[in-house]
Amino acid sequence: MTRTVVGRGGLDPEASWLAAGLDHLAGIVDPDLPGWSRVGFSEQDVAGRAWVAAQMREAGLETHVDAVGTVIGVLPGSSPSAPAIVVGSHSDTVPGGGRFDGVVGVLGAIEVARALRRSGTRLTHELRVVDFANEEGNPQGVKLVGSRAIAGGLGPDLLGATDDTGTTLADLIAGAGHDPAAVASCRWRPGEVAAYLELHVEQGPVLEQQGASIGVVTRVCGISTFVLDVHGRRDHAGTMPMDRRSDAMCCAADAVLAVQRIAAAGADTVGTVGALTTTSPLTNTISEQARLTGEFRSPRLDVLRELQRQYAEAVAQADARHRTTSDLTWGHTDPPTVLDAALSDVVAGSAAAVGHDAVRLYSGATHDSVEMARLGPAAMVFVPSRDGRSHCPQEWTDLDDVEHGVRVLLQAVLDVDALPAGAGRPG
Ligand code: HGY
Ligand code: MN
Ligand code: MN
Repeated sequence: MTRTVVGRGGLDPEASWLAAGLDHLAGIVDPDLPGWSRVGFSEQDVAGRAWVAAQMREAGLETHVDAVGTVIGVLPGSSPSAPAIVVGSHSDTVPGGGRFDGVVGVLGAIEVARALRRSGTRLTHELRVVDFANEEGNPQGVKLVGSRAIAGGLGPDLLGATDDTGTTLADLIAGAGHDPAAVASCRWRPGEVAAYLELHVEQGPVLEQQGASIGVVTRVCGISTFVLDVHGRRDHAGTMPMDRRSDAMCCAADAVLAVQRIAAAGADTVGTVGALTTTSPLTNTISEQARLTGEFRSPRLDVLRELQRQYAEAVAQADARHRTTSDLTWGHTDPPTVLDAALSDVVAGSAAAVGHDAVRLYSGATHDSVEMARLGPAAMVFVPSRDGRSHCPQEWTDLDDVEHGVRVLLQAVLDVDALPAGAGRPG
């Protein structure tokens, strides 16, 4: 059987449609936030997904929205019994985010379906095109909401997670018009997925530094989140001598810098503090209470565990220094995910077939591929991010690079579809 190669016989991604889609979604954002914000379950997110669903239907996909808001379009294959090839990403953003994170993968997945239909190419496998709900997370601290639901991991503990106002994640999902009580209906069965392929902007500097246009991801980092509550003693700021204070804010400040110190000491480790808040923001009263939220990331689980151990030790030392007491609460740890090596080799071959030498690299950002890898072999294609920047208004990827990524994604779908059953077929 001769290999179908993108670029021949009218099988080409339509860069103009990709450009128009990027522009259209860039117009569905929260005007009160900087950058391009379509925060999960906000009215902008709901509007953006409605537009995505309309594009999927216009591309001829049988499209539905699942109980937590994930948009799923299906292009039936010639073999009804064959498992699905799944392509997708997410269209929600962080507050103050950019125009490309997630969006490139959603538009690229739709364009794969459009190109197949335009050229009259029928796959053996069903093609499933997905815009996962709320990949970026929420004030309740839960990331990858839609893909976690599909993989069966969005349980009552996560749906019951609350933000500072006591609003649960289930409330947030229901507030966007979805039905979190029916989360079990979102679950896909193992065996349903032949392969999961995600196109995404790198969000880091590696491809640009190496002058590469395509990356194939080896693994996705693990993440441990935490909340630190520091308890001090309220006293008069003018009369209490410095060596007798229990100043929660000073202990928290040490705890913030300990995240940076511990993470910076490791290889491929990062750590970040999100919020630092106190209940007494007065300068004439010593802080009795401070709270900080943060996270550590590493591509290795043993290293992540060591970062947690070191941090607990640093907090205890800060407490001794400041005569405070602290409660360090670790959130869920998403372990590092090694992506499927056989499928990644197929994807690297697909990239070569359309003229790109793929660079192998790990992802410091997490992705829906982490959850989809629980259902079958998963692989990711990266395209360069200018200056390695993301999660900011300056996030940028050239349209040519987007088009190269979609070309590789399309070729990878064709190549996976053509794999003989059993012959090293991923999954
Ligand atoms: O947190 C992340 O890495 C992703 O952008 N949600
Ligand atoms: Mn993303
Ligand atoms: Mn992101």
